[in-house]
Amino acid sequence: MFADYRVNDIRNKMHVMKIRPLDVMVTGVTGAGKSTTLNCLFGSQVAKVGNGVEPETMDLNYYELNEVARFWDTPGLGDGVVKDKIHAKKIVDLLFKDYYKDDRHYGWIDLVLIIIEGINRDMGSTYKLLNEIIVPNFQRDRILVAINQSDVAMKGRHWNYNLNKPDITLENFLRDQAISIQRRVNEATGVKIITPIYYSAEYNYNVDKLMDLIIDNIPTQRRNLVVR
Ligand SMILES: Nc1nc2c(ncn2[C@@H]2O[C@H](COP(=O)(O)OP(=O)(O)OP(=O)(O)O)[C@@H](O)[C@H]2O)c(=O)[nH]1
Ligand SMILES: [Mg+2]
Repeated sequence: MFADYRVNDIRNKMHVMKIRPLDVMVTGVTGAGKSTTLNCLFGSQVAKVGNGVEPETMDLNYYELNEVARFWDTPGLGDGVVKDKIHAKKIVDLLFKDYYKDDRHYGWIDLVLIIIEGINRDMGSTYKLLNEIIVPNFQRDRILVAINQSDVAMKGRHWNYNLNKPDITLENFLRDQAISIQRRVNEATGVKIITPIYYSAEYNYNVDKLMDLIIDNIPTQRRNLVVR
């Protein structure tokens, strides 16, 4: 349950931005664990989780963590050409959702969190999501990346199921993988991301680090938006 986690830090940062709440869009390929991550943050089943075979989330839903932070779950891409188009449109529409204040338009979404699954060697769908949907429609410096499913990163080996954390071998693997993903994302998309954090939504491992990544990168200004 993360409703109380560093809530004063979020509040203070939103005070600087002069809006509230913070709106974070959670995105990533189907099965990455977006909905599971939200459930972990909320400490309850707010979002429907898939069985890992069929894509689960079909619509945009937002969930209020507390009075200063709100998360938007999105359908994952990788579900066939036709559905991907429909889902991509929903995501782009959300990126252009705006509010009007003092004669200007501002974007509703403040940060985009891209969730990658740590077991997937094929990053193609994630690059596509970044290159074709996020980057053309959203400020690059507001994009964050996190790697989920740390527990199964080495096919379940080196995960300590008693302590719900990786052993030293897996931890080294995860650290190297994060740096490698950072480099590969930079090469494939031109986006210079902060070194991704790795976590497991299933076992609530490093989810505090995920919150830190978000809170530490809350922008200081509202997002200017050129209306389409
Ligand atoms: N082992 C493990 N499994 C996970 C983890 N996070 C999610 N899963 C599993 O991965 C599958 C997909 O999770 P979802 O949360 O539905 O994924 P999603 O990104 O919301 O998928 P869509 O809604 O289809 O876009 C489910 O079976 C989850 O239980 C994790 O950290 N570790
Ligand atoms: Mg989902």
